[in-house]
Amino acid sequence: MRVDIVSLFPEFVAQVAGHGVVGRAVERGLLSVHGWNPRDHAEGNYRRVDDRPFGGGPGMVMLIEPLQAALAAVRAADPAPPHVVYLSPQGRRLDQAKVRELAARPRLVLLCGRYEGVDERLLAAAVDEELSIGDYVLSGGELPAAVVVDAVARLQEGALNDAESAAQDSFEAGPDGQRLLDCPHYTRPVEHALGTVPEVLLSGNHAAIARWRRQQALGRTWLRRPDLIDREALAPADRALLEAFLRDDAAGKNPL
Ligand code: 9D3
Repeated sequence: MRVDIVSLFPEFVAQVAGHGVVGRAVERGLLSVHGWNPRDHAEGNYRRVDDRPFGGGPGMVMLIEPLQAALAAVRAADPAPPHVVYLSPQGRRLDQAKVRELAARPRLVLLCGRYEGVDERLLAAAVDEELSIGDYVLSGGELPAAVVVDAVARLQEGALNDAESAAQDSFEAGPDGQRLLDCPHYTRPVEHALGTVPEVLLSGNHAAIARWRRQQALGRTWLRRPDLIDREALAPADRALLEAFLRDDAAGKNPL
């Protein structure tokens, strides 16, 4: 997969592509990430990329021309037609289903806005989809673009090592499509001033451990993210686990 990022801070892009899972995916040739600066496509001595908004008001708006020229260069760099995403607070909120959709595309362009945003005419002409990463205010689209790159890189075949893949699988939706939060994790020492590791995890009983983890995942999802779980739609076994969890919880037996 090829990702092109159009941003006034392309050094940031190199940072993202140089570390961790993304860096490894790039090294393995599963993903390439390229940065493009609209300023390199701006005209005149000042190489302006923004101007004041018609109608007045605070802030600046990114000019059509430098972005259009940058996007033309991006298209010319590879014959495959890209899917163009504009990261913006006005976009639909990114979720893992959207990440899977994006990760399956051969080519992605991530357009990052700065200032108050981009001239609407450029967006209408050049953008396929507008995405936000959540309801909070950032200073530009660069961090959101990094989020998209990280999330799609992880889904490229061969990007994760075996342990990471297994951990990912246990997170994937069950047969009923239900996604759960992760269970709690513990490591050494067994006894610590901050508490003791739950006994079942030391039992060596793999079925009991799997059941406990599933129950914890169901329980904390229900308590912390009720929006993620449809209690009525749970498989009977899961429903029984959750109900037992909630009885224990009411009895004060859970550390959550
Ligand atoms: C304070 C400026 N706001 C005026 C009412 C509008 C505004 C413009 C530009 C708010 C944020 C931004 C910059 N943000 C992004 O480009 C952005 C973003 C975000 O801020 N939150 C979540 N997802 C995204 S994706 C791109």
